[in-house]
Amino acid sequence: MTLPNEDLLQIYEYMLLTRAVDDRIDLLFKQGKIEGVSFSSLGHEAIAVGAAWALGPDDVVAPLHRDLGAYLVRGITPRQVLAQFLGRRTALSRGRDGNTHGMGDLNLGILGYVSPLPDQLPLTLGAAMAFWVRQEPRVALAFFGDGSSSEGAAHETLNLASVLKAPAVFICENNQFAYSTPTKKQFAIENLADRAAGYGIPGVVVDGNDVLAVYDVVHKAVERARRGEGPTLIEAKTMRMRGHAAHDDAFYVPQELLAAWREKDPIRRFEAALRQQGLLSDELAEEIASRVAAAVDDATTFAEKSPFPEGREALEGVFCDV
Ligand SMILES: Cc1ncc(C[n+]2csc(CCOP(=O)(O)OP(=O)(O)O)c2C)c(N)n1
Ligand SMILES: [Mg+2]
Repeated sequence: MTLPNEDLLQIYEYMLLTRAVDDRIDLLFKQGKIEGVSFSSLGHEAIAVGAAWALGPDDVVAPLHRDLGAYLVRGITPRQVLAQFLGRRTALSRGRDGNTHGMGDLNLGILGYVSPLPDQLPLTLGAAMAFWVRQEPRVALAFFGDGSSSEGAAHETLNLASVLKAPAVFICENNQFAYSTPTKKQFAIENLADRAAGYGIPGVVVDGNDVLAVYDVVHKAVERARRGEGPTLIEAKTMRMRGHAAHDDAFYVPQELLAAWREKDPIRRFEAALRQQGLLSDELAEEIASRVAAAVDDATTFAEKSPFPEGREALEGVFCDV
């Protein structure tokens, strides 16, 4: 599937924006301005942006903690993201959380991420089956990690989705680690996608650092789901390029492994391809980079100037009032 040049440049800009917002989050954490934990999506830009690009406007997505790119592609603004991480009232969770938990917006087709992993998988299956019941040609896509793949809910959801021929796509982001646990201590198979055979659905392995390859396999899986042919399990292989969260220096990750993956950086690779095709000149690269930098600066100012919620607001919008 060939994308128009305009799309390629927009994908590039979203990947850069994802990284710039992510770097700013890391900086704000180190400045002591972010409470609790902050997860980084460094290295996951191709998966999140490429997959989100393959969705139609009425489809829904359930991103996880490393899928900042998917939130941005679907229309969440850098202002909303930084307000969220700084716990401000202008954020989507109205200051109730300091990271991507609760950063959903159903108007944009984004299911908010729930903390127990991988419970967004059954929720995504629920959304897909709602589309099926209403005979709407819509698809639900969920992300989950290699660690999350070991939980019972992942297996149960994939099996049930297969039996129901749900209009759903499941992307497992195999980034080699679940916190400090390397994949070889989690499972004894080479490819998590091979598990698809046990559910009776297609399983596809994709290079998670190649944005167009990700787009391509997700696009095919989305269209298959939309035709009523059922779900696909995609395993996108990548590397978590920072610690589990900003407080974790990942001393347990071998430096050579990180260095090898740094060579496969998804943004640098895509940029090189765009330059080779003559789509990206130095001037255009500069223009895009300054637009991205301005958006992140503007978002930081907006978030830092936004008020914190009042204590009593913690009681609003919950199931039980006191
Ligand atoms: C059921 C459950 N156990 C533990 C956690 C805490 N936790 C949050 S992220 C994470 C690591 C998950 O690893 P993986 O699924 O591979 O995703 P990654 O962080 O590598 O992207 C853990 C243990 C949780 N959120 N839910
Ligand atoms: Mg992982």
